[in-house]
Amino acid sequence: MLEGCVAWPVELAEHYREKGYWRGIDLGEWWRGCADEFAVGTALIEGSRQWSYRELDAWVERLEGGILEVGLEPGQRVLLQLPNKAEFVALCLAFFRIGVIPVLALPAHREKEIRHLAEASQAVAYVIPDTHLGFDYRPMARTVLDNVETLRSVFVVGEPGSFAPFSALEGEPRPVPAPAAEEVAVMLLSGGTTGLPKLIPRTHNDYLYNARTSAERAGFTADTRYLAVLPVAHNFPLACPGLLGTFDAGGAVVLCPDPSPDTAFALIEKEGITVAALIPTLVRVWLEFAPLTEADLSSLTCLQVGGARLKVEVAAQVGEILGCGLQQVYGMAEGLLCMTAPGDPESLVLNTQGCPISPGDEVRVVDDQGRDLPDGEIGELLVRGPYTLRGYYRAEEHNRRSFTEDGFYRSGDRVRRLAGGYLVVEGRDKDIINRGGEKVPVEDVENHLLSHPSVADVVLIGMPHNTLGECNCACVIARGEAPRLSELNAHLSASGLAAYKLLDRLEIIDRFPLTRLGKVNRRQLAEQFHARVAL
Ligand code: J2J
Repeated sequence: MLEGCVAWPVELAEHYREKGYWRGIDLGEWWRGCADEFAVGTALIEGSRQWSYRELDAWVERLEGGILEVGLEPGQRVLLQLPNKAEFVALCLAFFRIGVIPVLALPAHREKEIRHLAEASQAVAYVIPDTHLGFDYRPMARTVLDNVETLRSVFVVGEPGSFAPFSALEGEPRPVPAPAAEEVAVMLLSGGTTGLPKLIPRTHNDYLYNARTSAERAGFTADTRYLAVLPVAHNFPLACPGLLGTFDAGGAVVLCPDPSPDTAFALIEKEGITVAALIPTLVRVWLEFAPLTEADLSSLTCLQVGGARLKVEVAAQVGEILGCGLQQVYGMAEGLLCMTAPGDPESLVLNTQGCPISPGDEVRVVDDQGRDLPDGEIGELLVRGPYTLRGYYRAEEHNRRSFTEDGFYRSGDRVRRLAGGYLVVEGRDKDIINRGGEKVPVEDVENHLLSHPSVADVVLIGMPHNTLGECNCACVIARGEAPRLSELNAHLSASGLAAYKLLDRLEIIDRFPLTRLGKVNRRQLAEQFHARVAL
């Protein structure tokens, strides 16, 4: 396995192969199999562009040739920051086949995050759109290129400016040696418990198993028409079951350029969408607009919802208002994926986040001392299994804290397990704010706020919010005159932080409550302010 990654122990790997979880084929070979099997079936639709499996495969082959021509090599990392465009899909498949490793940045990431990701992954190339949602990625790419030593080139989908156009990545198809199935196929980003996101290496073996098994749980078939609403660089729409799961079943993927109900509802009608995946914040927006739309949504049979806790009242409205089934999905880019199944009793579908998709998933719920708790009690979820990482990329010290000695990943999620293995997510221990599904690393934002001259000290807390679930609230001890919210947000933007990390609220206070050990008592501080919320 790539240096800097932690492989599964030999015996466990053998067990996963014996059980048939790992099939020993790489994602490139798998895709070729899909292309052969589903040949003339529709694979991908983006706007007015459309590809059959065979046509998409031909594009992938041209990309393989071009990628090798520009000198990219197996094992090298390429930072990929594209919105829901067909180029993202074709390029990922081509990278999988060669063994070049895409590092999947989100379109919302800005200079700070991108520089960190490029440095941490030692990326040699960076792929961007020209502009997206009013943001021009090219000046940012210039700064990143000038500052990150390993980066050699930037490729642009759209107007390239001073960089290479995307077409430079297309060339003559040529034979490509396949990567090993045990190798890293893709790097995903962690929500980030400390500071900036960590890189999650996912192997061909494990990611294919993840996509296939979740597609089975969701009942995907060749008739599935999947609407990719969330940014496809995210694990959920990419492989849970998402794009890869749809391809595995021979269905069609429709890329939604933005998640607004206007755009999505029109596509549901036009393309006869059967499944879409959303975060709870978007579910609320869809539910609000569905009664007002003229679009025919009757093709939709299932709405998958995950990323943050879905309130039971909202869950109940999905069937009533959208007239489709609900599937709760509790997942993490690190691996473990839990889902309810289409035939599950309503009480489980409405009230739980499903059960693990694989019999190979070993889930433990433990107390503060690491002792296993009986079903029904709330504790931290630890997990080990055939598609859950064993270590972040080049993060030895962090790995010592994030994993038990016997390789269980400490999720930081507080869960309750019901008899039968279904899980209810009750909260979390880790220092992140789940802002409508986007994970905000508290420490990262605090550090940037501390560099503002009017901030003497700061604690960022998650405040309950009607539509987002939680939002960002900075509790600031001022130095001199108290800073204003707009001023702090301008400061964060100028530091190059993604917009979802900006503040929704500001509270100026005199001092923080402390724990008995003299540390800031974040929980007490949060409780103090939750009482006042009226957002
Ligand atoms: C409560 N909290 C949830 C849920 C994730 C599918 C769906 C989501 C993600 C994802 C994903 C939750 N209820 N249903 O990768 O494949 C919180 C937990 C978890 C963290 C992971 C997928 N679903 N969460 O959100 O890596 O706290 O993945 O540990 O971005 O989101 O975040 P992320």
